[in-house]
Amino acid sequence: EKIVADKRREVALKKQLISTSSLENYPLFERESPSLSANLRQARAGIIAEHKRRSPSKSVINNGLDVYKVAIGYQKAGASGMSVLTDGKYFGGSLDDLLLARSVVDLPLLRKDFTVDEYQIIEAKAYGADAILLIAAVLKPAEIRTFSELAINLGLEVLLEVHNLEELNNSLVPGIQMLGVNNRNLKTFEVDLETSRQLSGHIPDSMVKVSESGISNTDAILNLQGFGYQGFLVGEHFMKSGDPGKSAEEFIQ
Ligand code: IGP
Repeated sequence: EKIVADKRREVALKKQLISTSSLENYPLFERESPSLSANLRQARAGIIAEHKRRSPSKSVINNGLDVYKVAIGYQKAGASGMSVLTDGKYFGGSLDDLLLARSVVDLPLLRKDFTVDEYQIIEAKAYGADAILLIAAVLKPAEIRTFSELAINLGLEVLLEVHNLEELNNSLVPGIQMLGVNNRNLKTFEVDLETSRQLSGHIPDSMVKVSESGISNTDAILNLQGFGYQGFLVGEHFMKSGDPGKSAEEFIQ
């Protein structure tokens, strides 16, 4: 709740500095996005490799790496996509990280942030994202609908994140390509892969199933594939190593 309140203040200020109409004139608005969901479907094990310096649950994961090197390493490793945290206050990320990653790789990029306003979706497109995250715990069902419609109209894909059955049943909107089950409870930070296993049978077949957080070995992936998951969002396990690309490569081979 605190992250979301801070995010609302931040977006309100930014909107006063740069209007959506000027964002829409940014050159990257013309760019056609590659499909993250298609990449996940085609991969043997679809990894979305995340750039994450720190988090509310872990004060330092890796501060010392530059995002270029991480992005190139993930692409070389064969990741299906890259997630770039753009929240500054709690995760130490930025929109510049997204833009810098965009400048060195063709991989589909997920802008990972707490989306609370349509402005952030337009901003994501202007800074080179191919997909955005919508978190069911943060949004009303009507917002999930309007935000996903805007994203899809801009040619962005949507990863809708849920943590329990109630969120899943209340937030489904036709047209959303990917459903992410966050194994981490955002209120207690507890991580349990059982969350993905339990919810798998309730996710419509039309959506690519993505399991998020707490994945640190390939056995977990094999197990989750048995429950229909085709996407695996991995941050800490890669970032805490000195060479995230190499760590991702060991995972993907
Ligand atoms: C990655 P992990 O445990 O591999 O570092 O998790 C990703 O799932 C996690 O960063 C995440 C997240 C979020 C971060 C999932 N949902 C929402 C911020 C906001």
